[in-house]
Amino acid sequence: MSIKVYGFWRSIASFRIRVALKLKALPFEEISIDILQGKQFEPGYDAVNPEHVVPTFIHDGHSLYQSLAIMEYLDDIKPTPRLLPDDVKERAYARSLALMTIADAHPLTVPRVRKHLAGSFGADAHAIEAWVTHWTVEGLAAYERFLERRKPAPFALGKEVGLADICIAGQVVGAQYVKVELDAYPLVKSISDRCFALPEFKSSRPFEQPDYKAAGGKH
Ligand SMILES: N[C@@H](CCC(=O)N[C@@H](CS)C(=O)NCC(=O)O)C(=O)O
Repeated sequence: MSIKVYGFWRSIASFRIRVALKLKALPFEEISIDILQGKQFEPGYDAVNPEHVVPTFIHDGHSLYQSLAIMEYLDDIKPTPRLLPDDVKERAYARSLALMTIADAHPLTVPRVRKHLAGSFGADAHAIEAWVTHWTVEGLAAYERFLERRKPAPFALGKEVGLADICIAGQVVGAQYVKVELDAYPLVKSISDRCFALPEFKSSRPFEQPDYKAAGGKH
């Protein structure tokens, strides 16, 4: 089986895929597309992913897009360990938690949004940072409110780490970019601490990635 991922060290969606593949113990090659330098818009990558985003996932020559679809696909091709629970209500809850960052919080902070804020609305670096911080905090706060209703035990859906935890950990990665501390979000922090104690999460962190290191650790 051959798996290639077009990703980028700073990409939270790429982080999700990296963790999922490692939890599944599926070997993969990651090809770096520097989305801060606009490489996602170049013709070579347009041929790979016409949405001009990472990640793109290629399994034996078959391309897939969008981290949620990719993670569900991984569960389909390698059912253990499961990322989504078997129970239908639990599956839907796991997807709900996942989408709070994938669909709601994270998309407001990506490079194309930051660029548009600067280019079309004159936002300076300070305003953009305030924007990203705001939506990052909104995402963390939403997670904390949900986790208060159903306490982590110790992961979001119970004993096993899964899709929801990967997504919560990704939101925490975003919080680190804008230096938001987790003190106000203790349940998010408890899940994040447990996740990042696992080698699959630890080795997937942005600053551990070869393309970050090759760039001389600049960001
Ligand atoms: N919803 C997509 C996220 C895709 C996305 O926005 N990826 C970001 C990196 S995390 C990107 O490539 N951005 C390029 C840009 O904004 O120009 C997923 O979960 O896979």
